[in-house]
Amino acid sequence: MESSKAASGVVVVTGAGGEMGHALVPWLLRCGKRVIAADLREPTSPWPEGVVAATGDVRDREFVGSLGTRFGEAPIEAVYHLAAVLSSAGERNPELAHEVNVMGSMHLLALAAERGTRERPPLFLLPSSIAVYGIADLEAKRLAGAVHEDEHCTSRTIYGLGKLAAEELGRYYASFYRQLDPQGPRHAVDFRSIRFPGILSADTVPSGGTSDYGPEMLHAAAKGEAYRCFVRPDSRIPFMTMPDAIRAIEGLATAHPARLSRRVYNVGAFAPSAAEIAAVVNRHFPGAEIAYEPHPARQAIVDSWPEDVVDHAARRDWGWSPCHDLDLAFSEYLVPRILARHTAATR
Ligand code: AKB
Repeated sequence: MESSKAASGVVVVTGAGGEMGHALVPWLLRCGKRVIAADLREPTSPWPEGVVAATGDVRDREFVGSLGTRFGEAPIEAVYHLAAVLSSAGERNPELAHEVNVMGSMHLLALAAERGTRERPPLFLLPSSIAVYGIADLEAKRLAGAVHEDEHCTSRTIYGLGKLAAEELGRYYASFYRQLDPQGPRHAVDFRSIRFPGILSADTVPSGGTSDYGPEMLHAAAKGEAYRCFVRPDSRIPFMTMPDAIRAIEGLATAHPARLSRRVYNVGAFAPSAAEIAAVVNRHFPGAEIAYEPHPARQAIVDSWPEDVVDHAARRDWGWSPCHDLDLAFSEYLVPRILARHTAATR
């Protein structure tokens, strides 16, 4: 994305009130964009100048349609569709998950198609997930090792299925939208997606995910609380830090289209077992109390997710390279930042 202040494109961010949204919006402003920050909840503090807040539900087609006019007739240049119901929350209410994750995505794609320009289709960036993968059993998971984007796309969660559906809808809007029109299909959006692993943030503890045992373990130890981990110690899936996740979004969003060989990319960083996360937590917070009480259904979901991902395409096409491995994640980012916050709070 060019950083000229003269550029005045309108960018829609859904789920803007979350941590990813709070990191992306300032970057978009620095790039000279005008931002519509949409979220289900009212903003907890005012957004800076250049941002218009919109409170509403992505399931509501009228609300999504209204986002297009918040800056008058200006066309939409990009949509960052971050709003989602995560995997464990989705299993508790599959219909809601489908409406938010699939119908919500469809509403945003339709908005981008209607409010973009034909000459320069809007960028549509969808964070997807390793939840799209569904490996049959532990032996198959061990044999599969790191998975490629086109393998094992047989999710057992409504969240993973919804992300797969949204990826496919993106591909449709990018290549075949209105294909029966006399002038042929419209390339209505420039659709790009990243399949994220579990994310570790120093600032927030996620809720509703199934990779949440990683961040929960860390934040419980930092608060001096005992933690009962809901998966076995040998459970292994990929993780990355929040700053790396933001870097991935910025990297794919700004990549030249000619360099992209696919629409959907894996991104990897490190792939620890729950016991390996616990060991690093213990090193930084000696005496952390971590016990294991696997929850059978959540364990089965984690067992169906791959041990790691192959991210060669992201590295080759748009230079993906994470800054944090497991040790650096803790020593350079998570622990210093958590301790700084703790010190500020007790001052
Ligand atoms: C979840 O656990 O649902 C998410 C994800 C892996 O996409 N964190």
